Amino acid sequence: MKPDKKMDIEAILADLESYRPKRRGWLWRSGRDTRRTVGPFDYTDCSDPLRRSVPLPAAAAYFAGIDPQPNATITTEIASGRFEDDIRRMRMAAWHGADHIMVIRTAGQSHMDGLIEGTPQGVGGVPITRKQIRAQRKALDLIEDEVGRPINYHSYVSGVAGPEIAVLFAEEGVNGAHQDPQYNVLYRNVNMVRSFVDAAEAKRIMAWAGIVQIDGAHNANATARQAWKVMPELMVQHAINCAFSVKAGMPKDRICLSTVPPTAPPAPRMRLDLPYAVALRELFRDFKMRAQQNTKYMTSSTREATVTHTLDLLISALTSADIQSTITPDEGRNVPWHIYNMEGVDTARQALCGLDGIKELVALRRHEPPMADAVRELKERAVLFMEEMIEAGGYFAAVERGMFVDSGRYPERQGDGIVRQANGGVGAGAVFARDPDYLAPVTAHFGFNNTAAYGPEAERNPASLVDGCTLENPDKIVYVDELDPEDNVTRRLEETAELRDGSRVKPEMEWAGDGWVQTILFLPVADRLARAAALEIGARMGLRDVEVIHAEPLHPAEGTRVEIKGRFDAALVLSELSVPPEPDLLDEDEIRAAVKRRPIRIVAATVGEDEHSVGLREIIDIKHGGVEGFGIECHCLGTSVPLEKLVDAAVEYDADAVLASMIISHDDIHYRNMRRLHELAVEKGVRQRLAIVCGGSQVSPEIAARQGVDAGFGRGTKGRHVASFLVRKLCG
Ligand code: Z98
Repeated sequence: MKPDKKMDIEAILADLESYRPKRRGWLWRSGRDTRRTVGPFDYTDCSDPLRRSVPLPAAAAYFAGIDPQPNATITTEIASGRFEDDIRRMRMAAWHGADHIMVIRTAGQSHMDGLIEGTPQGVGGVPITRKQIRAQRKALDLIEDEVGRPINYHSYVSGVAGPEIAVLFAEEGVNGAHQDPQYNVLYRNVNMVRSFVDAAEAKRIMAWAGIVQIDGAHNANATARQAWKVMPELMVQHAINCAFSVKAGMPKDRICLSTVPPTAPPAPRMRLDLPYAVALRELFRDFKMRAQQNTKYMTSSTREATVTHTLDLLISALTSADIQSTITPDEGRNVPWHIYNMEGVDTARQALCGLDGIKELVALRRHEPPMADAVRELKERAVLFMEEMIEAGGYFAAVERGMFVDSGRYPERQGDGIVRQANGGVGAGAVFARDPDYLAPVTAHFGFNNTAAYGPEAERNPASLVDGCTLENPDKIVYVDELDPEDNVTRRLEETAELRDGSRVKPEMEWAGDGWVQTILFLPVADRLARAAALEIGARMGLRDVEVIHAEPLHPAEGTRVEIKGRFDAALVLSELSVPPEPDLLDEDEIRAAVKRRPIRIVAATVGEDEHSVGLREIIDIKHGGVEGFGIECHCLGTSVPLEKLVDAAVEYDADAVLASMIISHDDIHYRNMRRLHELAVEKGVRQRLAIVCGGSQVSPEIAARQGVDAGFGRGTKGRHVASFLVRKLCG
């Protein structure tokens, strides 16, 4: 792929039948925890840099474009409903530093009792199909080469088709998956026995394929009415899944605890969440931590979500996170847009870079109150919970009693826990003991398998009986492309072809050509009126399907902030756009070095009757990035300076250039002043040695040049533009 070329979606979809993933298994970032120098700084908690990336916004202007990469793998969830559009988002996310891409399945897919084929459009996620996975893995194989870092691809192994999905993932090079039988039991009402039997099989397959597992404890946190009260239970849930996974054959370093801080501001969260994070990491020392923001507290304010996320990142940095997942800050208003994935990833990257080395600077007061007491208490409550569960007869009996997701702080109880019956739920009675001659000639199979009867080779490798199963021999995979002649990717791509051939552009937030735009308004009325007004304004702006996505009072009477979304329907023809040429700017250090070699002196003023000095100040003052900051000597004569006086001052100071600022433009006075300035310099015999630079908000560079001056600068000009020009002209 070429960085300046769009990904060719059609090429990715071509010949998928014969595509094989490059690799199996999860990969952590390389070069973690190495002391390294990046640009002008030393880092201790960073991993290898990317080959290609979009650095943080301030990097280009102030930090020589550096893009240090934290130790933690960074996750982003991308599942807008159209997998073909998500591929482009994955590429952008990888350039922003994401190396763990999660694909959320269509809500409730846990309930599907088989795999689905073809690539129908999803709602609130994407249906996970082989074609979709293969296309996305193929794209990620290209993207990881482009950015120079492995990208882990991730989805969910849950529901009654869990083991089949695990096989699918192992076959297609999926690298990470959520798997936790408790999720099935508690949230999807899948039968308990069935869930644990399926989980054993699925975990064995995941272990074979090197897939990293994330558990489901965070769901209790998002479900319980007062999430900070379920902390002891969360530890028990982690323990159950960890122990079960190890018994099913998973190595500990592939088992990740899904931990989310239980509170958020305005709660005094560090008091509660930091001891919890410490206790958890101590209890589960050998396992990996996947940290994620708690979705429970997300409202439609992206600002609020971002602050909570940043505080989460502080907890991660003070304790540890092997995987730092990011929920898009738009989770609370359900707009799963490209831009918010980048914001989530950038928040993680920015905060973790900023927190680099924090553990060398501050230490947790682990063994002093209140931390020591809080950690001890949490562990004790968790152990007591576990003991009560065992006394009750084990996990199944405890769930029957409603011990889980009760919003009381254990051992207190609210009686609002989730109750499931061991003989109830989806798939109840669907587990059968294996017959004595049971034989499954497949790889990575859990439990009894009567292969010994077929000799030692079959016992060691049951799949040898059939010349390898699909895990060793992908040619045996039956690839089904599309089943639905209408609801499929080919049809969808036909509709947006003109947006991919480089001839037209339309705004987009999640799908090619969706036309969504977002507008932020302040309306000086209260909430309900403000919402109604915002909808009307959106409609009058020509937007379709206008909806309020966020409203926040700034004062009960003085006004409301409202964010709306709406569709802009036109596609613009790119060749009809007038694109001004890009200013050719010199590097800031280059300018400084040139001025040092060949000093530059200027005189400046606003001329004629012009009293507007702000623009000129911006161009000159060091504080605003003005030319002074590059070492240029400036003599500012003030405002309303007669043109002749300006030229005389230039002679007096032996200046190299004059800077004339002209805001007033009625009757083209600014252009007439430029011409006069040029003529005066000619008359006084100094035009040859004096550069004349004129600027103002109404100045057009082309028209200015026609007046005889050397350069004209219009709206948006910064000191660096003027300094670049002066250096080129005078130091060349
Ligand atoms: C996350 N944003 O964890 P169905 N299994 C587990 C889960 O946590 C989930 C599923 C399955 C969250 C994502 N988690 C939410 C343990 C979902 C999903 O098909 O939706 O039931 O499975 O990153």
